[in-house]
Amino acid sequence: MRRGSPEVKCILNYIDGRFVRGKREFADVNPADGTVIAQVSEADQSLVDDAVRAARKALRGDWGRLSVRDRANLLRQIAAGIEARSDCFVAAEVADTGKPVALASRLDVPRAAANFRAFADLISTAGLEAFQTETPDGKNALNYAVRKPLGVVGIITPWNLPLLLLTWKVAPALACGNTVVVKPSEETPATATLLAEVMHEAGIPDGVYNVVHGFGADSAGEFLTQHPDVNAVTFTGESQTGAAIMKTVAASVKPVSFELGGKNAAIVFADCDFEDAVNGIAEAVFLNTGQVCLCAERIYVERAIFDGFVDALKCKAEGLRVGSPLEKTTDLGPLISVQHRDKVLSYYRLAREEGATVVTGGGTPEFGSALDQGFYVQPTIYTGLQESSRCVKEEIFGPVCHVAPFDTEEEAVNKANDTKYGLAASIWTTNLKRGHRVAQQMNVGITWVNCWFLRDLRTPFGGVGLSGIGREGGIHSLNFYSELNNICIRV
Ligand code: NAD
Ligand code: 6OD
Repeated sequence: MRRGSPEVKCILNYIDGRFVRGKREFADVNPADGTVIAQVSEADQSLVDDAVRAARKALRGDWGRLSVRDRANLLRQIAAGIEARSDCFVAAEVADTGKPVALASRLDVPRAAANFRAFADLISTAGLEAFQTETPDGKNALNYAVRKPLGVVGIITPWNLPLLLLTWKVAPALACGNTVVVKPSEETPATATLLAEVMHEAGIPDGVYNVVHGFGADSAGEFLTQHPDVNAVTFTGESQTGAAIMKTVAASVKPVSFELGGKNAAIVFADCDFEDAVNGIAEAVFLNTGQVCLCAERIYVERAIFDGFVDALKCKAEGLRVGSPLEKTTDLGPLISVQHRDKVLSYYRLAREEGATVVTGGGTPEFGSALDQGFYVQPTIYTGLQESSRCVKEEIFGPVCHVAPFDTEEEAVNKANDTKYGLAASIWTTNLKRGHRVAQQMNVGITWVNCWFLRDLRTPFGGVGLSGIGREGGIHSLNFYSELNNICIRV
């Protein structure tokens, strides 16, 4: 790891409307060249306590008295604030993650603004059920539910889509009237902190949005999840981390929402629109250097088109421009960290040991520049692995897939479902009946037909098995981030 500019800035915690320094610091590293771009102030137990206390106090203040309409308007102000500072958010996200500037500009930052607008609209229009109930004496009662905030919500997020995934949880939490303490990934602290400035400018009262920085176990993440005054925890990250958090929160029986890992399958039928399918699968495998929980790592292709499909996907992979995230034409940036690159490269080695044929990639690129200090790997395609091999079973989270042939629809469905995960799947066919039939057999939370990562924020989002607990998105988010109080009135 190399040191960057001598004036390395410090990214601070944000508690009760103020930027606060902790006792210890850790380095924020640019994955594109290994330079230290900032020091990050770590929140210890007492700062996490302060943040939770501030969040609780804010519930009793102006924030707790706002009308839904005023809350929705504030959310729209936040969206506008993100857009007004779009260049800063893009620059911060690119420096922290190494993702291409084109991707951050097209996906991460616009989605952050869209998240706030979507939940502003939704909270303004969402209704709740009401029932007229016959009483035993032949009279009537009216049942209706009202929505109340949960209280203080702890939000813990990963490094792959830092701002997108943070705002995906902060927006509905605030829409429902909660206050939040967020703990962004230690790898990507910048945009959550920048968002604090936007919150302040938008007029969000102090203590409603708090940021604590640090790691997971025995650090800010664990201090937050085990805090007795946090009412609910929403987490996106690895399945193993979800399991650890579940143990921690069990003692205080907090509601949890978990969006976890995946080992997603794509099924390509011989009747697909070939070019569309190749382009779609290339995107599903390589977007964000394969670091999207929804990425496809297992591709099943009907035997009649298998060879041609593998050749075409190889051609796409080899045409991807791997390089500096700052170049507008770059398709693939580095992986997030040297540790994550070691993990992905260990799977590249394992694939060979497990008998894979390397169609393309399998190593690291060489640039002959400062980028050689970055955490790059080659886009990689394997064939020939057993379905039981670890590379087919375990989430790698890099720009890599295994392509296998199938002969029947039933075989493809069985193979796609043969996993402990269950986040997303995609089906590629021009036969709409088959598209519906196969999609409905997928044991996952989200199935795309002839597309991938096409999002409508009103739809349920989440996974089954090791991929998570619960659903967020649209009304599902509102239901997670609120307590419903049913009121029964005898009339
Ligand atoms: P991670 O689980 O290592 O870390 C996520 C966050 O949890 C970080 O902020 C980390 O500091 C914190 N954390 C770690 N241990 C903790 C603990 N014991 N207590 C409290 N907090 C703790 O995940 P990552 O490596 O940052 O992200 C990649 C993973 O996230 C992949 O598995 C990916 O599939 C998954 N992911 C899932 C979704 C989804 O929507 N399902 C979205 C994005 C990423
Ligand atoms: O699009 C979303 O709402 C979402 N939660 C995407 C998750 C991507 C995983 O990396």
